[in-house]
Amino acid sequence: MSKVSDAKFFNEFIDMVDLCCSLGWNERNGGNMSYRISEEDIAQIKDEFSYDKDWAEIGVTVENLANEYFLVTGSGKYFRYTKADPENSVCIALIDETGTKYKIVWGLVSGGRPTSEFPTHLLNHSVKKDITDGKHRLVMHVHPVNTIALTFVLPQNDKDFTREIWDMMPECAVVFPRGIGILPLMLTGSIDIAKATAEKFKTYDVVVWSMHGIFSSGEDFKSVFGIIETVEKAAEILVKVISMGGKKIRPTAEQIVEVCEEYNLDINKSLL
Ligand code: 2HA
Ligand code: ZN
Repeated sequence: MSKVSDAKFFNEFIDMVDLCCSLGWNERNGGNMSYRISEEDIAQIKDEFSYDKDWAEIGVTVENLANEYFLVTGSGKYFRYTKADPENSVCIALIDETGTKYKIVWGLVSGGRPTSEFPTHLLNHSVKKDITDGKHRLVMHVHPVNTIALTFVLPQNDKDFTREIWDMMPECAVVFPRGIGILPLMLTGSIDIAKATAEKFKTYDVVVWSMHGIFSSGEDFKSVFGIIETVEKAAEILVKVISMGGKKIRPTAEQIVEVCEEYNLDINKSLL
């Protein structure tokens, strides 16, 4: 048995929240993060859990997440203060056996509830758990400046948006060969945005919410962070290119495919 605060996944989660904040991706209470905890980790820490709290409705049904535990940031909590006060900033929530309710079993000691985007996080975990045979465990939502800025000027479709980003560095297609999904501005925390994002997650590991931010999923902290920082760096290059008058040259589709073939990656050719 060990304490929640000593668990490796917990410390990686808190450090990631802190890093995202220091990069300017999570102003005030902007952004949120959730991690599906493994059975082995739960076995180590569950002596600290309390099951006294009431069940609450999730708002969506996630049958394949029944009885799973999630570490998740709290609604209205600031990323900036999470590392200093994790027990008041994040919680561990258990999903009930029907996949329709959750219960806080650890954390948010002064009250509160999981992020307003919890339905979106859970629906996306549900999709990715199925597709990746349980490999994906982390879902992260951030508000990076350059990516958001581009959503005001780039075409609002997956193909054009992805290609504009892929064009910026050969690494982009290698890091997210399935591409990027883009959604229009939708009501934050709504069931509609949860469903629309989950639909995109059937194809993509990264979805851009127009005029809002990025949602991404992956196996662990470094892979999700790696995708988001690559999208945001490419976005920063593109903002500079547009500011200098726009592209004069661009890679060909063949050049983008060639890099992926070099690394045996299954690039989404429908976006080229
Ligand atoms: O305030 O980022 O999308 C948290 C959010 C909502
Ligand atoms: Zn947001």
